[in-house]
Amino acid sequence: MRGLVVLAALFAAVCGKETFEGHQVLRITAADKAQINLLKDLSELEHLKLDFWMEPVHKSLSVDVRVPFHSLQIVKAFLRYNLINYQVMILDLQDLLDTEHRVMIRSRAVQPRTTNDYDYTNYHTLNEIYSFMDMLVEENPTLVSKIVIGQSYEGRPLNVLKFSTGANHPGIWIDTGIHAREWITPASGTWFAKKIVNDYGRDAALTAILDKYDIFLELVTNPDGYEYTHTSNRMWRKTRRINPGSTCVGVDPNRNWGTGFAGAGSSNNPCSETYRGPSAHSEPEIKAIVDFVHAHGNLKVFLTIHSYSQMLLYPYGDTSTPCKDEKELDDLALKATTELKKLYGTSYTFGSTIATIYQASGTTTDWTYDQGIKYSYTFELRDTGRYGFILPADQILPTAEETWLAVMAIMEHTKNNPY
Ligand code: 0X9
Ligand code: ZN
Repeated sequence: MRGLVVLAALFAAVCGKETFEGHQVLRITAADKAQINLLKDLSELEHLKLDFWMEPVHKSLSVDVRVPFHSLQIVKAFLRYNLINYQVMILDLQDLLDTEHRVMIRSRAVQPRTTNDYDYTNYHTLNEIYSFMDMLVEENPTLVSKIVIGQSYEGRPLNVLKFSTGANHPGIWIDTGIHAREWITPASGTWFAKKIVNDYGRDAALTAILDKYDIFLELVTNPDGYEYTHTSNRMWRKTRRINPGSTCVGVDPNRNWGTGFAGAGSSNNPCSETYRGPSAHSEPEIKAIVDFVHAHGNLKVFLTIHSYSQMLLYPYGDTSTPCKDEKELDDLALKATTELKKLYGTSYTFGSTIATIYQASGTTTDWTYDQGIKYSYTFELRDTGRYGFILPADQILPTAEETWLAVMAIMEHTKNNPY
């Protein structure tokens, strides 16, 4: 095995793509606070190169961790020694990635000429998604336009689709793909875009919404990171900013926002997956949205879509003081997740971020809510950890369809309760 791993690493170095042979994802279940603290200590041992897929403070006391092959023995020994329970969720990550890649390549043989030919049941590269946007605009010039709200750190356009039927409408914002490896989110967002175009003028509920509101959809909110997950490292999460004085790259775009910036639940270490960056809104990808929100001035809904763990979260993430609309946001979260469940039985939990998932400061929705956008929610899409970030492509369609029901519920509630 060791020989194979070394060979794989060599091969990867030549091709420039990181591989994950022998990496396992362990679900570690801490029994108490003391065990959580042991996991925190473990997460700080940088040489182990552990990738915590959630923070070791999770409410359910269980965390999923990607463990590289070279650290497996020591980590398992540590867990056993401390009587901490774990189970293997993914036996060999590279096997899953190979399957994912094979399925993707198969689809790419056919280049779509229209958005009807686009393969919504598969994952796509950045270029493919950007071409999709252009096709959708070209096919529906009176309903859809593309606006460029800025440039990423590496100079890529930050494209937003605007669905609009008239001037001066209040706005609804939806972003996907802010964390690079959460591929199910831009895949779902792409399906949403086509769904909006199909339903306008046909579905009464969506038509009524679009007659009053503009919908803004940023499909790939972190394009540098997304591209990097395709070319170099499928497990990349952050942006691709170079951090002066560090060999570690990237900022967590969901810790870079101005509300509660630098609070607990974010890191000042550039090597951390939750590195907050040098200052609030330091990241061009975030600053572009901040400027857009200010310039627009009349957004009523802000949905930021992540994966995974099947949760619908409202503010706050950085404090346990309830936000002033907690009751309404909680009722609406119940309604939205009930609708979502009707389609395929998928169960969501919901609540404030801090009470439901973990303390996180400088996150998107804490900031948007404090800007006066009452209906600010974070989605965490499928699944609950069987595949985690590597959700098989055959789950894209059902995930998009069920999520759309929740999005519709939130938009309808907004339309019926104008503020
Ligand atoms: O840690 C995060 O940024 C989110 N989880 S993820 O696995 N997708 O990275 C959850 C943060 C909660 N989000 C907000 N309150 N915005
Ligand atoms: Zn995320």
